[in-house]
Amino acid sequence: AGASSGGNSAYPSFSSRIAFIIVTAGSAVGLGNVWGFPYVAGQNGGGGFVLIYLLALAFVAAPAFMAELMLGRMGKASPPNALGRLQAKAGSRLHWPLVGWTGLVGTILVLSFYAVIAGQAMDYAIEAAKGGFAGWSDHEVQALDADFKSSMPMMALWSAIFMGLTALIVSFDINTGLEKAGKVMMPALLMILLGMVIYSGNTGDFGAAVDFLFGFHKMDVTPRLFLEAVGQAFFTLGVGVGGIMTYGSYMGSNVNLPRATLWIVAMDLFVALAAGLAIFPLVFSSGVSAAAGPGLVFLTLPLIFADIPGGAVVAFAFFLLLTFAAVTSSISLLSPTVARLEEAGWSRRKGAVLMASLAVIISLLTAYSFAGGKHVFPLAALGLDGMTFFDLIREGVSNFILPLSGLAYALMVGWALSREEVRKALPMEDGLMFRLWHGVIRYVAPICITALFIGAVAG
Ligand code: VAL
Repeated sequence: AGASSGGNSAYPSFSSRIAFIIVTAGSAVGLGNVWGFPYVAGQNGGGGFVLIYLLALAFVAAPAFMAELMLGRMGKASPPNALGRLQAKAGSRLHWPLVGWTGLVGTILVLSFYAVIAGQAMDYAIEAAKGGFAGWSDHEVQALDADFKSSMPMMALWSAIFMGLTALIVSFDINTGLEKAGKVMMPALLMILLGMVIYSGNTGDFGAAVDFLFGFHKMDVTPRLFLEAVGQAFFTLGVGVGGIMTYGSYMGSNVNLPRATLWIVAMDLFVALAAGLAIFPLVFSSGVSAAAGPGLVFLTLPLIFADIPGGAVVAFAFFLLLTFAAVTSSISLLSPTVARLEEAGWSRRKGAVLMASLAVIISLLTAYSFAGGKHVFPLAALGLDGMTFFDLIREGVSNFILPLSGLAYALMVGWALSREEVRKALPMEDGLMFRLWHGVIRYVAPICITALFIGAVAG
């Protein structure tokens, strides 16, 4: 199915331009937007962080996203093999597939905490279906979050259910599984989120939220703040682990790649800002701290549902859709390893089950972290004893693996492949827009990422 739009008729491809955009936007829009952006912005003091995040999105992560899509469409294989082909094409002696393999490791690490957070969303959907949240106080909401996070078996169970669902969708061929899932789930999510912004803005302290997110405050601008902002920009687009490269490989040659990039980045940004504007008015009108951390979305949004008539129904719809948003992303994270195993002769089903199981096993580390496991011997030995496994995995992937892969993509596309080759692969006219993007990929992105790492090491 859909083979007509691809150059290579044996290789699968999404059935239309719009299908490609929806599925790939589904990959970008995920927990990173609704769960991640508000809590990371909250922990980093708001305004200044958001500004750096926007700049990082525009000048580093989005151009790298476009590069990753392009590498996928040019390489038409799983990330290690696509990059291997392109290495040969560029006549480079560096080992490009290594970047692909690092990404594959990254996908499983991301899934390992993704599954636990998505599991909490599913647990809350059930709570809502049982009529929960109506008339709840701040304390009851906090207790529910604490209960979930204190039970390792519960987190492990949900993580297994979530990964099972992900594996199921990935087992189907891409037009049945990935495509159908995205087309149904994405539009519904956008609608309900918008409704929540309106509600939260009317009942909570909207002015304080806008001021927090977009106003100027005195704050410490540390290398760590930059690292977090850039990391969040990469994470929210999902650049750097090969999920986008794999989807790029399924992108027909009839899709306008730069325009698709703009649409996807715009949708992604819209959802993150909407989530922020739904959550922060409640932060400032309730007792929840903006710096509450990974629990922020679970501590604030139930307060909306506590008050409104029919709150349980809306709560159910919201947490269900948050689960959907997570699924449309997790399938993009499971796809690259499954594609690689397919190339090795495995069936999609077997590959999906194996990699999903691996993610579930590693997710126990995040469950352990949430349940209060802090002083872990191996971390203490590395001098990282303030960090939990969850912190280490999340920050290691977002703040190191993703930007490093982004740097690699920028060097491949900006320097190793010829300018003409790249221009024709997009394809773009040799005009201002192409020159701008090529300049950013060649100079701005590599310099920013290198400076970031130097700053992080020196600071
Ligand atoms: N981009 C997604 C997110 O923001 C995933 C794939 C990391 O949640």
